[in-house]
Amino acid sequence: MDEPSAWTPPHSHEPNPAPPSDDASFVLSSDTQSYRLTPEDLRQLPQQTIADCLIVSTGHPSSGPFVFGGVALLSLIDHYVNLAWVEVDVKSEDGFGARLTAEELRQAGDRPALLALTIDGRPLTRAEGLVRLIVPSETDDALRQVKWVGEIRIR
Ligand SMILES: Nc1nc2c(c(=O)[nH]1)N[C@H]1C(S)=C(S)[C@@H](COP(=O)(O)O)O[C@H]1N2
Ligand SMILES: [Mo]
Repeated sequence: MDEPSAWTPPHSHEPNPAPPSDDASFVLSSDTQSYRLTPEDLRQLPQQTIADCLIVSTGHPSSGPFVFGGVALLSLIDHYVNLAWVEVDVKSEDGFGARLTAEELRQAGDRPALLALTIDGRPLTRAEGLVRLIVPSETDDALRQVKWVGEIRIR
């Protein structure tokens, strides 16, 4: 057994390295609407790129800076959802997810939360997280950088 002094507490969440499935489609839903969308559907909407994005975490190395490209989460919601809403849960089938509020998305300015399709100008692979939520304002634990988005639930 290790000496107590050699024991380091584990990181609060060890990132999952493997996608939960090969299927990169996801469901966008509210109380009254439900759509299954694909990366191709996202490519039909206005694209945006955000430079200098870091995936920062404690307990394992940070990576980046990356240029992520894709659709602003708020643009997607504005395109499909026709009721008033206050928050959105973005979840992966591996049990990981993040909650964002309408207010914070509307106040994000030119570095909004993005549903990323590309990284450094090339398509994001499924293993890298396609479709991946990137929240540029989160820079200390990567807990909002949700890989393999499977569900976007408007509340
Ligand atoms: N779906 C999903 N997304 C996730 C995680 C995860 O386990 N599952 N881990 C998070 C954590 S804790 C980190 S540090 C980063 C790691 O991102 P990377 O695998 O691109 O380095 O992904 C975040 N997004
Ligand atoms: Mo992490």
